[in-house]
Amino acid sequence: MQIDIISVLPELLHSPLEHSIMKRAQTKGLLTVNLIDLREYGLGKHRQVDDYQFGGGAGMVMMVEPLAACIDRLQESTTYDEIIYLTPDGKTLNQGICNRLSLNNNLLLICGHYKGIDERIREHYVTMEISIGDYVLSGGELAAAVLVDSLGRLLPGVLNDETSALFDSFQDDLLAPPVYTRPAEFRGWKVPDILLSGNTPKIEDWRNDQAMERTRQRRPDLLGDED
Ligand code: 6GU
Repeated sequence: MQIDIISVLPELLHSPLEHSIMKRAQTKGLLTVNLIDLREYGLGKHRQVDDYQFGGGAGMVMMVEPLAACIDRLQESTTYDEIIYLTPDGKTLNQGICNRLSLNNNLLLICGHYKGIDERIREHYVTMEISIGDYVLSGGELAAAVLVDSLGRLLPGVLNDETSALFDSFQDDLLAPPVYTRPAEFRGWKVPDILLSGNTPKIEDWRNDQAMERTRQRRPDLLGDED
């Protein structure tokens, strides 16, 4: 999968992409992330990328020309499956969207700043708008990092234990069961006997029960109940 990301602050994306699973995905050649600095398409000698909004009001808006020039250039060499604008008024990201998006070959992400991007880019280029939750970030970069991470770990071959993504919280609209590791007892706090029993089918039943109970208590909305 190739993910291209347009940003005015591409440095913000360096660190999250350089570690652990994201690093492995890229080293293995399963994920390629290209950071594009929108400033390179800015207007004039100051490489301007934002301007005051028509109609008045506080806050700058990212201009249509630099974004259009940047996207046009990228589309000369890449056909995108989706052009995604990260914005708090987009559709809230969930595991189902991540699963579907992870099947694509080429994605273009646009990170907004200030008051957002000129609406004409959304009308004429953007095919999908995603938010990562009901709160406001100062820019789309951290949201883009969240999206890249959530997709990268789903690509076949990225995780060590191929089955482990199958048991994530949300993968069946259930939260994950509790997990334990050594020691079996710490300060008198014991690991549930069942997990030490070696009885694999019973352990599987216990985990399913725990996942269900945890979901009922913490996220009944996932079960389609009201509370
Ligand atoms: Cl995608 N962008 C910004 N700026 N804030 C957000 C968001 C995105 N998702 C939640 N809050």
